[in-house]
Amino acid sequence: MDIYWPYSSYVCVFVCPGKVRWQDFDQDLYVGATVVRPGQDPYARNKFNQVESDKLRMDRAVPDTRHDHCRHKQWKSDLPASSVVITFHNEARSALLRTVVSVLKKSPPHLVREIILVDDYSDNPEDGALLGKIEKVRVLRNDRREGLMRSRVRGADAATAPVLTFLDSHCECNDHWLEPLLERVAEDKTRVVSPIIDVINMDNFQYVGASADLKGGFDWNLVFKWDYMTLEQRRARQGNPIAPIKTPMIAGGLFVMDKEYFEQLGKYDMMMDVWGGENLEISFRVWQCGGSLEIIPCSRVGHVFRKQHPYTFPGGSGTVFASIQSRLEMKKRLGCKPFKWYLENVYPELRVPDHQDIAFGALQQGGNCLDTLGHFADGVVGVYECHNAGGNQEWALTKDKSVKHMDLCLTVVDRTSGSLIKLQGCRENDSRQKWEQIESNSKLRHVGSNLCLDSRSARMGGLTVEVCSPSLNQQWKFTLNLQS
Ligand SMILES: [Mn+2]
Repeated sequence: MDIYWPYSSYVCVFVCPGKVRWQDFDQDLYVGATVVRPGQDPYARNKFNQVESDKLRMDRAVPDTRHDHCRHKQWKSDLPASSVVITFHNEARSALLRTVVSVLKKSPPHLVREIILVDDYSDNPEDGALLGKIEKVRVLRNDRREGLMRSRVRGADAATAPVLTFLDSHCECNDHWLEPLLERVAEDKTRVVSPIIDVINMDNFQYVGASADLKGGFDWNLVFKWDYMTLEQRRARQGNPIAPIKTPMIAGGLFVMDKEYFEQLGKYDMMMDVWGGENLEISFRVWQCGGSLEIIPCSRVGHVFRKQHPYTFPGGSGTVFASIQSRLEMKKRLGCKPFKWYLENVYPELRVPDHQDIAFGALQQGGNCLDTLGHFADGVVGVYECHNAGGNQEWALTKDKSVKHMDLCLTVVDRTSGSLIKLQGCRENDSRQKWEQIESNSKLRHVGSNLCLDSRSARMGGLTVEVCSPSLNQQWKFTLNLQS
């Protein structure tokens, strides 16, 4: 079922017949119909605090989080217009409405041709349909659950503007968010750009902001993560802190792309279900097939970050795999470069597990990770809060049983319980450096002494080996285990 106004809003001089300005939309009536009743859990439906979200006005003020330099910049006015595509499934009405209103309020009107809401079969069709009364808003509803990728492609196919802007359904656009993005795409259609994504706190809905020296990356579980820029990159930016940031990966939900380029590059894989992985896939594809990805620091958009998915994966999250034959053929047709090229040229700082590795990544104990603490040869090791950014927390367990950080190995200098572990240069066949995983890969045992890696003295000197026991101080888990 499609519900949308048949004319492009472009042809209406003030507001199209049957439509209202966003200022005249009855927020209380719309949001009031789905409030959290007393005694109900405010997190139950959305996995964020809906009560706090519902309290806010649809056009609430948010802090201007941009760098000072952005405030004096003049943006071109003859930029191409954009269609904003927002897909949603059972989104909180207040959050969805705020997303729509912030787009209309914070963008120069001539740059937003339309907002296309794709309702991915939400329980209540009115969540979307009622918003179709607002100027420029068109609503498409799927008649079954299609997932993020097919919903986005449906929205993109319906778009009439030359540039596509994809947003999540729980965002708030900040001042002049759109112009810097459109400017980069207008200059070069093979650029895919995203804003700096500010945090909106999921408990109290405060608009918090974000660190400006991050870029997007991933780990070998193929999960997106934020990386700090390398020292070199940060140095290069000192003269121009608002220069675009080349990024190996986009976070997913929020980006701007030329519509023709989106089509030419194969949109999204229509066999991808529900959610997840699409941001990695489109990022690899853009880079490998001749385009580039950038974060544009003067563009800021707030997003509610959650810890859990609020919705279900029909058939289970383990079943979202399909044949990629047609995508491989497309890759050939477009003359895309191999993944190896991407790793070497776009993301050289990502350490690639090699065929010698049995386990790889951070070595985690609860929220803490094994850390070199910046020490080198003959230094001790400790634990530090996990930061998921590699560096001093990157370890590998190799087939020859060493636990390695670069060319330094965990070494048991003295084979008695309670002795400190040292970092030493890796040596082949040195029994003091041989370790194995035991008890379903939950512990690390030193082969020569049968003692286990232990953190009980981490704060008083460093990690030690101790008699193996069920203690939590001896539980260690690699991010990626290739040994099952
Ligand atoms: Mn989101």
